[in-house]
Amino acid sequence: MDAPNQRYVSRFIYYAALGIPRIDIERWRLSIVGEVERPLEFTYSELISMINVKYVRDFHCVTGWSVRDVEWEGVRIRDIASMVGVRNDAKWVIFRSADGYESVVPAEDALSEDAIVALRMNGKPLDLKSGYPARPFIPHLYGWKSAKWLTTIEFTKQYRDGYWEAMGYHERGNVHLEERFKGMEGTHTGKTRRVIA
Ligand SMILES: Nc1nc2c(c(=O)[nH]1)N[C@H]1C(S)=C(S)[C@@H](COP(=O)(O)O)O[C@H]1N2
Ligand SMILES: [Mo]
Repeated sequence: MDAPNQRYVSRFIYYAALGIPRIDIERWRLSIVGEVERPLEFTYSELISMINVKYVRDFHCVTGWSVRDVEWEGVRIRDIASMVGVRNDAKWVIFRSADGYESVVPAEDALSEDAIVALRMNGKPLDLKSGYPARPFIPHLYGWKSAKWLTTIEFTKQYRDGYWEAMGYHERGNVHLEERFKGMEGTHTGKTRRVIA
């Protein structure tokens, strides 16, 4: 199913709002913190050995471009969550990156079947401009939630804005409901409507 009001383009348009960080893969870790019983850190090779998902899904940027049929490989966030023992009161997940970028998603979306820490794209490790070594990917959410150069996954009780959310972008960002901006609730009409309080 095509996403509403998106235009398919042939390749990714690369964004790095805070610049492309330097990554020393020997020192890089993915840390899982917050409302968890056992905070854990993973090395790159540990994560590579944990890859348990490979699928083809489209990618959608909220500015209106989409890329069809991208092959993704990664580790289900759900499986990482069960290793650390996420507490029931964790309602939000904050993704933080080496460049200082952050995004926020509801825990429910981060723990959904297709939500992964992506490590490989189209048969190769992510390249640096695509977020090497890791980025979360949740196919039904807009691309800004996919924080490139991911270093930390934080489970929290309390919502807090990430980089784009602070500028008015939506708390969840569901592509099919066209949740582009805060207060814009999915209407399924094809024309989204900003709800005025
Ligand atoms: N660290 C970081 N992650 C980021 C961004 C960014 O600027 N910095 N841009 C986001 C946005 S808005 C989109 S659409 C996708 C774009 O992914 P790409 O650069 O691989 O095309 O990355 C997301 N993740
Ligand atoms: Mo985007």
